[in-house]
Amino acid sequence: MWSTLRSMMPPSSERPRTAEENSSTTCTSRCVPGTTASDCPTASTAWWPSTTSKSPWKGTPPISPHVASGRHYAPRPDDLALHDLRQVDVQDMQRWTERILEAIHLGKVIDSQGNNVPLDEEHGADILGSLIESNLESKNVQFYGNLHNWGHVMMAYIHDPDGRFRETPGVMTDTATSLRDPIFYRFHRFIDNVFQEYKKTLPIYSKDNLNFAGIQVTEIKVNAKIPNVIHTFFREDELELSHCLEFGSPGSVRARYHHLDHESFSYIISANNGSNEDKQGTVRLFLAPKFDELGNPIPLDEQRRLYIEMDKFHVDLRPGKNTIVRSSTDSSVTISSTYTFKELLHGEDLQDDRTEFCSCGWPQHLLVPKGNDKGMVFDLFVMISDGEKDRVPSSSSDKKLCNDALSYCGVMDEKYPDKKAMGYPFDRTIEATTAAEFLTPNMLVSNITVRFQD
Ligand SMILES: [Cu+2]
Repeated sequence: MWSTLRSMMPPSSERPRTAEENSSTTCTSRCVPGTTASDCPTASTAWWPSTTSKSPWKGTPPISPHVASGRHYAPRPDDLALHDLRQVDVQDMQRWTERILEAIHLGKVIDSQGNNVPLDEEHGADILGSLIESNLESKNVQFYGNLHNWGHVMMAYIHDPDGRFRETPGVMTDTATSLRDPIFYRFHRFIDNVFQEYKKTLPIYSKDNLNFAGIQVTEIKVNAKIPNVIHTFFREDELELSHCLEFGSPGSVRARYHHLDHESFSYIISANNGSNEDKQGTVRLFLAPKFDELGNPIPLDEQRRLYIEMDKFHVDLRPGKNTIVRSSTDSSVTISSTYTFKELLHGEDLQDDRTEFCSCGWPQHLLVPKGNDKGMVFDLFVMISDGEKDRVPSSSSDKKLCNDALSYCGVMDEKYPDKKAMGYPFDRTIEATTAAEFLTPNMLVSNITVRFQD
């Protein structure tokens, strides 16, 4: 998707056009140090300018040089609203959003030949993903447009929409930098809301969809210096710039910076296999704030949208008691290493099965949200689902998975290696109002604390 994004910019000079004001609200999660999901209100699917109410956006300061030009990424001044670009209007964005929402509510999209394609339970999310991303699989680019990528571009050029000043774009232009602009989280909440609109059309998960007969999770603990308390802190680090820039010299070039980090820890999960045979399970770990900013417990159906995935892995469960120990450094949502130009040039330590599908995921140091200095209480959720039912048959068995960042990357040219939807079991509406009502024996929730120490 990101190569598409890059190829769509920059717009050159053309007449200025009108823009409408934007009303918006906000973000979530692991995102920016200091931001927690509970800090953030929600944005609706009506996020594109649809009213005349003025709700100005806060801007961002300039940061680091833009890779393509060597000039600084442009800042985004306060109070700017979206304007039409040369190639796409704000109204196009509204129209595409309306068409996508209409397709969701009708349960079908119209392909480029005019045929109906149902948004069924198995393929609906993929079809919508292709429409919104507007990749090669999109059923109808002409009609449903290119919502996600143009959203990035429109925000990146909010300060010079018609290109008359030949300004460099803002950080929203680039995968490596978009997260530096708080508007990224508002925008992606909007995109997520569109998918949630689709998920609302699906039946809620029944107990049968959730349970793993015979398997009971009896305990989950976090093993850190203080049990069930994870400490976070800012750390001074050095970034090896030859990961992304070629300086033409053999030595390394480093930049010093601060980033959030956390002590390493492990999860200890106790599970009972009540059957008399070995079973394969998929362990799913999630984390969400327990209380809102006023200290009230967050209702489960709201909290489910704040759960972030911490890890996902397979286990073999022997009959009787099992103790599963998993290190935070093995997480499937983080990436452990990237290559420098030099390593790539000399093919050092490269394996044939390492592709771009091995290179997505959070940096390990951003696995844990910052929490706060008093100690922020989180719900740590664990589920062991039936590994047999989760397995997707591989068409070419010699293809290795990159466990490194499996949760996001998937496997190249293969089906996503987990039959369950991304975010399962929190991707669909939860009607249960209490954890006790929602949980099946193969799940458990436990309180942990994340304490930030400066
Ligand atoms: Cu995006």
